[in-house]
Amino acid sequence: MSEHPTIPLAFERLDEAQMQANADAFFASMARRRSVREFSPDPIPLEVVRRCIHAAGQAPSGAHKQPWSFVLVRDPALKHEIREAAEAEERETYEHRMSEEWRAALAPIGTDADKPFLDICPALIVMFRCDYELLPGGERRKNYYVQESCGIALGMLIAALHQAGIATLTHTPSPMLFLAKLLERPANERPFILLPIGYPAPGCRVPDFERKPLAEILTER
Ligand code: IYR
Repeated sequence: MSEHPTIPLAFERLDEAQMQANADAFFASMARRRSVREFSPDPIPLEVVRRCIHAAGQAPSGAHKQPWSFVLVRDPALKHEIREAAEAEERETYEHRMSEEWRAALAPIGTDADKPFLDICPALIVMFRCDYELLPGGERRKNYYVQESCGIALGMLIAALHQAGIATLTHTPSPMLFLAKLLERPANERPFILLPIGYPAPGCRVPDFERKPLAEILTER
């Protein structure tokens, strides 16, 4: 038995044509989503961004612990500090930490340790994972399935921003702990993802990738 008070579920059965139309429209939108590395410096409507972050916060999470927090960074000086620290880690990664196999996998994308988009894009969203909560007495209360919960919320965030007309890059300068320091986060928060956001630069080009056809990713039995 649930110990939470309950409310009736707000759920509407759609007719099948509507279901298909909604699924098709969502697919078409997601199929157009691309990771963007060339951003315009133009400002973006922040209220839209806040609403998208709020949408991400509606994700399911282990034991309803909602083990995430988000920092929206617009301050150019702070963004620049993040760029410098990210590039320092990335230089180390590209030069020493990557295996030959990893390097080869990245070669078609053409990424390197230079991250000018961190200065250029109008904002960054830094998402943190909370492996535990700090109770007022200093005690730790553990969270569960934090990786899964944060992955789901991040997917919802990327989809929400894309639907709202804002491009993203899922960026993981590794290790990312410098973000917790620069953004003065509490001890229970670890960086999960760094998301540069904005409008694509005019003339922005992306790799000519194909995505796996459904038959390749779905088994029905
Ligand atoms: N974090 C590095 C390297 C990198 C790794 C993967 I896997 C990518 O898909 C893309 C980049 C960087 O951002 O350059």
